[in-house]
Amino acid sequence: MKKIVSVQDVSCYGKCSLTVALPVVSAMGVETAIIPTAVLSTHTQFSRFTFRDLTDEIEPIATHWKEEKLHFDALYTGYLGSSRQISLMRDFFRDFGEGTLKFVDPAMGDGGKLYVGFTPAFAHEMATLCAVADVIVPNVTEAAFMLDEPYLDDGEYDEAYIQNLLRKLTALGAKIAILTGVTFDGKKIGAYGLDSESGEFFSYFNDRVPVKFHGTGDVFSSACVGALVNGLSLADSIALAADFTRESIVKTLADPDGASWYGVNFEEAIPMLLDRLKK
Ligand code: PXL
Repeated sequence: MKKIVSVQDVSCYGKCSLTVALPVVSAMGVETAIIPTAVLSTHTQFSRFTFRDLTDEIEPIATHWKEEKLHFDALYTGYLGSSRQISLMRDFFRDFGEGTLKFVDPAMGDGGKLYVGFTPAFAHEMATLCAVADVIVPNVTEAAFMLDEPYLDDGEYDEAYIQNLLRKLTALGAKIAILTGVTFDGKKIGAYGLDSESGEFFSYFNDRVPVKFHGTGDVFSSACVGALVNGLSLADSIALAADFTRESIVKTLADPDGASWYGVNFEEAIPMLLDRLKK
C-alpha cells in the first residue's frame, strides 16, 4: 500500500488541514501518517481559538522514524505554525525525501492577507521550504507574500502577472509550481502551473461557482497528493483535484448550514472523487 505523511495542524473544529487530509487521502486508498504541528480549538477564521504549539514534538518523532527506517511515497506539508517548524521540515525533507514526492501547500493566507499569526518574514521562510519541493500549490496571496511581489486581486491581474509569479516560484527551486484559485474573467477558475524542467505552462479551469469558500485549498491539495501517489499524471491529478474541489463547493451551497468562512462539504463529494479515481 502506498503511504504518505502529512504535516499540518489539527484544528479540532472547522474543516481544514489534517481533518481534511486524513479522510481524503485515506479514501483514495493511501495510508496517511501524520505529524501534527499544533492543536487549535478551531481554525483561525473563528474570532477566538486556542493554540498549542507542537514544534518540540517534531524532532523526536522524526528521530524515532529514522531509527525505524520509515519510508513514505510522499511528504505533504500544509499549515505550519512557526518559522522553526519550516526549518524542521527542510531537515525532514532532507532525511525522508530521497526519491519521494515532496509536496508543499504553503497554507498561510488568502484574499491578499496572511492568516492571523503570520508575518511577511514567515512567508519568506516558507519560500525556503518551497525551494526544496517537487510540487508547490500556493494561491496568488501566498505567492505574492513569498516573493515580495505586489498582490493583485481577482479581476486585476492578467496572464503575464501569473506567469511572472510562476517563473519566480520555480526560480526559488521548486520543480513544479501551481497557482490555485486563478481566475482571469471571474467566470472560470482553476489552477495555472509551470513545470520548470520542460519550461511549459499548463492550466485547468472549471466554471466558477460565484462564492468564495474557506478551506478549499486543503481539499485541492489533499486530492492532488492522493491522485499523484495513485500514479495519475500531473495533468490528471490537477483536473481531479479541481473537480473534487468544485463538487465540494456545490455540496456546501446545497447545505442550509453551509457558511463560506467555515469549510466545504468535501465529505459528500468523496463518492465522486472515488468514481473518477477508478476510471
Ligand atoms: O485551511 C488552511 C488552514 C489550516 N490550518 C489552520 C487555519 C487555516 C486557515 O485559516 O486557520 C489552523
